[in-house]
Amino acid sequence: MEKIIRIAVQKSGRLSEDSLKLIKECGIKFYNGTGKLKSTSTNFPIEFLFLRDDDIPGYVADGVADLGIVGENELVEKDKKVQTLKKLGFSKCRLSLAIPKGQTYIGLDYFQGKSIATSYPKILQDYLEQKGVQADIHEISGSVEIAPSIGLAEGICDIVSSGSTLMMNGLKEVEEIFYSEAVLIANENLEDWKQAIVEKLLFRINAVQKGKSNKYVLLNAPNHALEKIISLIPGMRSPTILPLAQEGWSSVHSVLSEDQFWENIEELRAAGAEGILVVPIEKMVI
Ligand code: PRT
Ligand code: ZN
Repeated sequence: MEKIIRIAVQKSGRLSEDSLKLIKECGIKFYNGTGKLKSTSTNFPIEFLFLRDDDIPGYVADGVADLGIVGENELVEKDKKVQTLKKLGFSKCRLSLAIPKGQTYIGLDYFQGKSIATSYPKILQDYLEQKGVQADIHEISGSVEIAPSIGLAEGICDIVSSGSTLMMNGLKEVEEIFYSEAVLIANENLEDWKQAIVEKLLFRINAVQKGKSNKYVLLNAPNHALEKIISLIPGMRSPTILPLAQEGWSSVHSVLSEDQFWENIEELRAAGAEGILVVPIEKMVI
């Protein structure tokens, strides 16, 4: 049998698009027709299982899939034994407590003895226990935000991103209890040959992520300012310096993090840099 690993990704939902985009950016090709539940890459030893996100931690823990991409909220809630290999930086959100807008919030004691509706009973229970609050948790699987208005619960604990769903339902966010983003998870007992393929995939993911957080910078500078400019944009090893056709000027090429660029831009200009171009990097291997 051909040696391939399996990765579970969300079939359709908030994680799907970015999960597949990351895989494509890693140069991994596959066919993803609508309604397909399985697909095999044509140029990397990996097979995809398209599943509901709720099922992903369990499939990975059981070894049905070797890898999975899932939100940390779902991972912690399901409490399955898997290893987290990498935070992926997308599908960021928080799990928050919210109450009807008109209520006065006095701090966590507000929830003492009250009922809270949520799809995340474990995360909520752990949080309340840690804070010494006794509340009555109502587990529901969806439309949590309408629970207070229909008299099912006095507060809710749900995922918040922009906050507009809470607002539309006459609720206000009062505590942020958990922060989440998409993560790459793996089965805890991968055989060596599987581990080797996972390492290859991680190498590619790292190159893509590094590329995203760094920029390629090109600028022109008078030669007398080069020393100062090089100190501001040191680059990976050192910047590339090329002479311009105009006597006394050079073109400087370097790689730096976007934050670093914004911090140094004024100093670069003050030192005499001009014609500054900032170009995205697709992949970066260092
Ligand atoms: O069908 P399946 O079970 O696979 O998907 P699902 O419906 O359970 O999950 P899905 O696709 O909605 O979300 C998948 C994951 O995306 C979640 O587990 C989170 O890790 C992450 N994520 C990021 C979000 C949000 N942002 C988000 N805004 N998950 C849900 N929401 C919902 C939230 O439940 C609420 O209804 O969006 C609403 C709040 O958004 P705002 O912007 O109005 O605050
Ligand atoms: Zn789900």
